[in-house]
Parts: sequence; structure tokens; C-alpha cells
Amino acid sequence: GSLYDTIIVGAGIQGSFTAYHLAKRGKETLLLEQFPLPHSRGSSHGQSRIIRSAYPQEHYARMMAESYRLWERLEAEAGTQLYRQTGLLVLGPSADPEFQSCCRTLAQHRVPGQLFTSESLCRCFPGIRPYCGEVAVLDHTAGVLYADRALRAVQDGFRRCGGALRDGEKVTGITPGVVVTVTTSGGVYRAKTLVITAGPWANKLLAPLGLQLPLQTLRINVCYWQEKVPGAYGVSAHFPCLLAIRANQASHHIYGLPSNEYPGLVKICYHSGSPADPEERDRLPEASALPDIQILCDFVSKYLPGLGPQPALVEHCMYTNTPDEDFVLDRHPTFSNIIMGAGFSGHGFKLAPVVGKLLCELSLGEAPSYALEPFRICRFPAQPHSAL
Ligand code: PYC
Repeated sequence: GSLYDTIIVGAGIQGSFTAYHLAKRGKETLLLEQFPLPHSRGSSHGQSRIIRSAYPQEHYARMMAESYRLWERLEAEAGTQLYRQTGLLVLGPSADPEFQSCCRTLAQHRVPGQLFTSESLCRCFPGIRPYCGEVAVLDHTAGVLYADRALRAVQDGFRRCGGALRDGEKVTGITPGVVVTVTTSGGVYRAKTLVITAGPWANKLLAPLGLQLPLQTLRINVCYWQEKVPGAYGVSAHFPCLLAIRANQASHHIYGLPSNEYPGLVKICYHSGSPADPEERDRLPEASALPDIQILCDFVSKYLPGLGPQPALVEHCMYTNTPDEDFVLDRHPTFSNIIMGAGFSGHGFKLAPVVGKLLCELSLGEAPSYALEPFRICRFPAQPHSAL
């Protein structure tokens, strides 16, 4: 068969954007997906994701400026709305280092923002009852990305540029070499470079290549809560997205999105879940028995009193977390024409346009547009079987 410039394994949002950038640059590109599209087994499905500049880490805040522009370009190309501006409130104790870092990076990048005391927060957002002494900063540029629609738009854009997408084809073998051979349930393909963006399946594909990354795969309960007064926490009432930094260091963040996609339902989620193999996702116990749901019930009843006490709907999504929750964007240490994008740790969707650009640059052997130090695999302690 033909020799591709690049094959990408995994057509989630990161792999699809990588393929899109390569095809736009005229490269012969094949994007492989194990399941028939669209599907909900990985991390790129569902109605909505948060997009925000408010990041405590400088490296993400810097990437977000370009990410917004690339989302806007895709929106124009697709002729469909992918982003809705709602603003996002970062809530936390004023002395919290993460809260302070968010305020600092917003200011550094001249993102329009606004500070709130507990009192002004209650006045401006009567649906929120902040904890004592808690303050907030509003990131005006933030909002919601329409996830399913966005994934479809990137893949359509890729195909319009001449890219080939083959779904329902599971990779069964990868043979490294100057030319990489990829065998799937449907055929054998060859390429000069390979990009692996397989989400929670990354380590299954990397094991035969002698590499295991320190990734933890988690099943997240994506919980929707009923509004007592329909629309009170809705986009039309200008209710923003939320990111609640919790004072207890052992707790994870809580995120919220205004009601929009499902009328009367507000998405409030805990940024962690239960360890789960992606194949076993649906064999875990019922959602209501899990501790993250209890944490959310406590939070919602104290903090958002206009919502019902229990989730009205629970959907599932996989996270693939690194120990520091920074991504992996790097080459395989032995096979330099095999590139990995992994460990998006529940916050990668909004950054996919820039991640895809970086993975495209790595696969073309170009200098990357952003410093890749935070994303290198050498930051992890050596793994017992990390090289062939
Ligand atoms: O990164 O903004 C985010 C996010 C929201 C929910 C999960 N991650």
C-alpha cells in the first residue's frame, strides 16, 4: 500500500487536531480509530467542555491565547458555533497559592477579569453561597466548548484537506523502523512517523514498544443537577462556569457549567474518579455508592442551594492522569519517529488545537512552537521497564 507521512492512532480531540494540522500542511495523513465514530468510550465525547485562560501554570496560560484563535478559525471553517462565552469564576480562599497564581497569570496575559469579595460575589451571583472568607476572580474570556460538535468539525476539516480517517479499526500491532508498520483489524499501513494519541489505551499500545508511562486511568462521573427554578443557573441568565479550589489540599477541584445543553440541568463534577481500565469502565459499582458523588452532594447543597440535592443524570468519561497532571508530549526514547500525546489529565480538551500543532511539529521534526520541558517523559522517575 501507499506510504503515509504520518499515521495517528486515536481519533479523540488530540489525535484529530494533530491530523488536521498535518493535512492542512499537505502531508499524507491517516487517522485511525478503534471504534466506529461517534462513540463515548474515551475522553472526547459529550456535549460540553470548559475553555478558560485562568490557569495557575504559566505554560498553559500562554498556550491558551493561541488556542482561542485556533478554535475561532475552526468555527469559521465549519460554519457552526463551537464556543459560547459565559465567563468562569475561580473560587477559593484569597491566600490559596493556586488562586493567587490564577490571578497573576490572568493579569500577565491581560485577560479581562474581575475580582469579587464574598459580599460582591453574593450580590452579583445570588445562586452562589460562598464559604466564609472565600473570594473569586472572573475570567471573562472563558466559556463552553460544544465537544461532540467540535470533534466532528476537526475531523471534517481534516477530511476536507485530503486526510484519510478509518474508524472501527483496532490497532493489533506496531512494528518500529525507519518506516513504521501499523497492523489493524482492517489492514496494514506504513508511514514515516507515527503519533499515538490513544487516551486511556496509551499504555496498552506502548507496552509492546517497551515503554510504560506513569498514567492512571480514571472513570469520572459527569453529574447533572436539576435547577429548582428552570434557567436560574443557565447561560441565558449569564450564569458562568465555575472552578472551585478547595482549601483541603487532599481534595480535588470541583467544576461547574451553566445549564445549556440539557434544559434545567447544570453540570457539576469532581475532578477525580475511580481507577478503571477503559475496557472495564461500565463494570464499576453504581454511581451513588461512590465517594466523589457524596463530596458533590455536600458541595451542591451548601454552595449552590438552587439545585436539587442529588444528581439527576450521571454520564461517564475517562481521564488519563499523569502524577503532576501535566501532559506528555514527547518522542519515544528509543524510536524517535514515534511520538506520544498522552496524560491529558482531565484538562486537555480546550488546549487540543495547540497540542495538535505541537504533535504535528514533532512528527515533522520541526522546532516546537512552545517549550516542551513540562511535557517530557524524562521528568518521571525511571520506570522499571522503560526501554527495550
Ligand atoms: O480543565 O476546565 C477544565 C475542566 C473542567 C472540567 C474538567 N476539566
